[in-house]
Amino acid sequence: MGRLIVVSNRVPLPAKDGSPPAGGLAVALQAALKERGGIWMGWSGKTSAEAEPGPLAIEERDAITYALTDLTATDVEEYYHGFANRVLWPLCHYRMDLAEYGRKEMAGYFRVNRFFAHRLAPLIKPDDVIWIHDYHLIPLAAELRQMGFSNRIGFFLHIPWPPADLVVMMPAHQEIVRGLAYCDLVGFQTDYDLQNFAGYLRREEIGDEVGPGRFRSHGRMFRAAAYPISIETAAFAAFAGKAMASSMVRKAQQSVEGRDLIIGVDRLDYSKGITQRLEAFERFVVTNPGYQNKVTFLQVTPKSRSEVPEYEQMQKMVAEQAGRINGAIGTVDWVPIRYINRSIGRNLLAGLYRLASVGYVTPLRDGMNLVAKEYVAAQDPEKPGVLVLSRFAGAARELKGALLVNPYDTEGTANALAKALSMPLAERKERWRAMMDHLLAHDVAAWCQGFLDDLTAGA
Ligand code: GDG
Repeated sequence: MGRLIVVSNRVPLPAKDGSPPAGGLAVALQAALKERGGIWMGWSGKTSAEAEPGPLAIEERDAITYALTDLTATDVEEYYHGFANRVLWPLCHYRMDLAEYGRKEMAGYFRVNRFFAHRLAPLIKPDDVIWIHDYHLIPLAAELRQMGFSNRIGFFLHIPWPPADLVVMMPAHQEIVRGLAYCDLVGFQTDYDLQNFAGYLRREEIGDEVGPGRFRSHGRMFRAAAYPISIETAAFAAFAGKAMASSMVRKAQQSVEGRDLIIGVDRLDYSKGITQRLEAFERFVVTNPGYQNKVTFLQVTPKSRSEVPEYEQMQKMVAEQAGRINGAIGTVDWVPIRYINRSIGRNLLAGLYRLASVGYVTPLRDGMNLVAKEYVAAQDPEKPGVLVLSRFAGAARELKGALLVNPYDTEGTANALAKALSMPLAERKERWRAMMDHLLAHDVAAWCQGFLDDLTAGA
């Protein structure tokens, strides 16, 4: 295989200690690229006043060459905040009510994808393999083809692909889907997403499945399949074991004073179901008074996309809700919910997962959800905790040892918390072992290898 060029909207440089920032794509791709090396191209996160920016900023870290471009403020507004995060993100998370479609934003989205293609072009050598990531860059492959590049091009969607009924509500859906047909391989998180995609092509009569995983659309043949993304399972397990010795983790352990810890970790996002989760926790305590003063629910929620109004509102709403519940059910010596609204270090995070009796992961819709997988990997094999997982997370297709819940069902979720906290050790071990074995066999390296093998097969 030639060199690997990964392209994603943001290119997060690792922190000084090598740890990636909060966000699933960054965590997974850094793990995948550091193994094999390659180029990672994308937006620096900075805005520039120049419409014609200078050369790409190049940074070499370990085996990865980061190639960064700035964007103008208008580009960021229209392409990133506008179309990507206010049309595609809500739509793909089944929240058409939050989608704000505008022609200007859509034009900006296609314009910035063309700009990415022009910025990337000078880096591309004939046998390079190009791997494009996520919903920001769906039209990029078509732009590259238009410029004459015939390299293998793969695309991976990190978020869900919704059913046809939802996709067609987006005015530009045909132009968007056209972009995917210019790839050699399109990867989705789960078989459901793949089925939805195939169903959309059939329903709109713009393509069909000509053989298993082989599609024809817009006069092109391409493949599509499910590649559930994962984590560095063995390394994360070892990391979590060591984290227990850290003073921060010890302090956290002392501060829960022998209570059972329930942990939730999510970027602040409406797709993560944080308000429903808090409500179900309250219901659990109210309907199971024996657990009063016996549990602590820690919700870690780094801010994200604060420039988008829905996110800003949510930040206030969640903080108020946590305060209200603590006021209603807390006592002088017990704060039931601890809410941290910023990112914590990866070491502390791993230790907290291991300390927690319950991993409480209840998104309303999620492409995969790496937190669920990290929670499982971090457990002590001798006394593992229980994963309470939304059936609407992609991870629910794999983690069958979890207690699956419908996050819209407050009562059901509250009952699952009670069941998790009272589960006998033998059952906890059995459930955990099955999930851990699966994650050891299906880690992020296997995900990456599986996708790239398929992309380069027959090249
Ligand atoms: C998208 C899709 C898909 C979170 N808080 C902190 C922190 N994190 C880390 C977690 C985890 C990552 O961020 C979050 O990943 P998720 O997968 O849970 O969610 P998204 O960010 O929405 O990711 C998702 C993913 O892409 C990959 O394809 O699974 O469905 O939405 O790794 O640990 N890390 C640190 N401090 C925090 O406070 N250090």
